[in-house]
Amino acid sequence: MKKSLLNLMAVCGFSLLTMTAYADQSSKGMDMTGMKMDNMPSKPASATALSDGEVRAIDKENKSITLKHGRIKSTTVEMGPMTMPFKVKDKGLLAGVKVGDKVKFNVENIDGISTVTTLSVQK
Ligand SMILES: [Cu+2]
Repeated sequence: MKKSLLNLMAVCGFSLLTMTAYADQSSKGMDMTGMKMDNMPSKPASATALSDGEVRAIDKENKSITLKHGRIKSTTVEMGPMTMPFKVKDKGLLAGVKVGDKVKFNVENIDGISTVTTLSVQK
C-alpha cells in the first residue's frame, strides 16, 4: 500500500521539480523584485490561496488522504487538477472529514512530499 502511494507521488513529483527549477531561476536571474513593485496588482498574488478538492479516500493510520483536486498553487507546490494521495501534516486534520466531502485545503512541500497543512470541509 505504501508503494502505490509513492508511485502516485512520483507522478506529481514532476510538477514539484519543475517548480523548484523555476524558483531557482528567478532567484538567480535578473532582479524581478523591482519590476514587480512598479506593477503591483491591486490584489496581491495570493500564493497561499486554498485549493478545492473532493475527498476520495482517507487513511488515518498512514496519515494520508486521497483528493480529487483542482489547480494547486501554494507557496511551495504547484500542480494541475488530478486525483492523488497526500500526506497530512497532522492526523487531527482527518478528524471531521469523510469520503465525498468537498474540502478547501493547503498543500506544502515538506521534505519533498506534498503535504496537506490545512483542511476544512465545505458545507
Ligand atoms: Cu496532484
